[in-house]
Amino acid sequence: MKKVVQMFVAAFLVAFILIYVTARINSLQGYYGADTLTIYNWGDYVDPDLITAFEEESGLKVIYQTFESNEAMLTKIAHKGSTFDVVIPSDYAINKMKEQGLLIPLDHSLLPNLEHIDPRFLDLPFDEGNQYSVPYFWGTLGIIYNSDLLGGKHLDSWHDLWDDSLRNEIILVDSAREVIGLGLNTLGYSLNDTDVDHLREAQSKLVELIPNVKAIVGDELKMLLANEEAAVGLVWSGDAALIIDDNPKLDYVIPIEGTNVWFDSMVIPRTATNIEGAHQFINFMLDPENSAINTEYVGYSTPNQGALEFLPEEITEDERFYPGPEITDKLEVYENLGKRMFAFYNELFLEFKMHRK
Ligand code: N2P
Repeated sequence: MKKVVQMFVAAFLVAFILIYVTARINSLQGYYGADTLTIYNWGDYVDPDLITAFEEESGLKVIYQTFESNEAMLTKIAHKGSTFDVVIPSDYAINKMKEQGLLIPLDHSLLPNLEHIDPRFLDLPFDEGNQYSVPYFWGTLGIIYNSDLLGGKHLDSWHDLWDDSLRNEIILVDSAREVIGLGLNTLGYSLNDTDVDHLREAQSKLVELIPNVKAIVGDELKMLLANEEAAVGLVWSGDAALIIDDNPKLDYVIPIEGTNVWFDSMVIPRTATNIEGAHQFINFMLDPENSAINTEYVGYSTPNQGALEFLPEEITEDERFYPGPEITDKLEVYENLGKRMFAFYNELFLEFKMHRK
């Protein structure tokens, strides 16, 4: 009898192991196989219909995840377990990833649609020769405001944000480089400043802003401002364009002191498992018509020259969102300031957030 029980237990164990192993293999194939493509992008940063169209065209199944800041994205990518095939970081983050050996060089022969990108957005210092990255969207950081809620007042300077009349009216985007940059820019320092005293001074300046700060949030910032829950926001240009679309009472300005101009680009991480599919997706997004569809949906500015002709002039001729080189040349691109400064900016930002509590 004992033997029968033992045999039964053994058979049960073997069956269990077999079932477990098969399930594991299936799920791994589902996630990492040649028939899937995993994409890691900013929130609200693609037209979902384009993803469906790509799935139909390529026969690949897309697994899509989002992030809200370069810092959050970098932490995840540096973590060994991630296996994204395409990621869409900004300039300085791309430079950092490149430096850390986290990216693979792109095969330009698989990206014929690269020819549609305006040369103004190619070969930029963070990735010369576009060895590792190709442009997706670009824009600025600025102030969105609702003049009606401010008694007819117009804003055009970072200094305006400290005005007493803006008490509890400002929403800040939850991102270290942007918020510390606001402090630096207001004091007349570079957005790439690495002087510890200047950075501390910028933080103190930001602490003085706290009575005016209503919230520090990610993508819900758009809803709060469009619904007039606050009058002013520190926002990226494309988010401003979408908010204004929803509520034309708001306006967006590039502050007179200057600001950050950024370039988000598509890259393939070293841990990608579908490199061919990744190139296919990148080339699909570079197609002028697809790029135009995406631009209308997302609200950001396209670097795709070919896409411009598919877009209404009211979009492409709006200087708030398509400033010419005479303006952007005066703005600053974030540089990769190295590991120590990266950590210090994050720390100053966290400390600033703690001050609000
Ligand atoms: C999209 C955020 C855009 C990113 N929600 C700015 N680099």
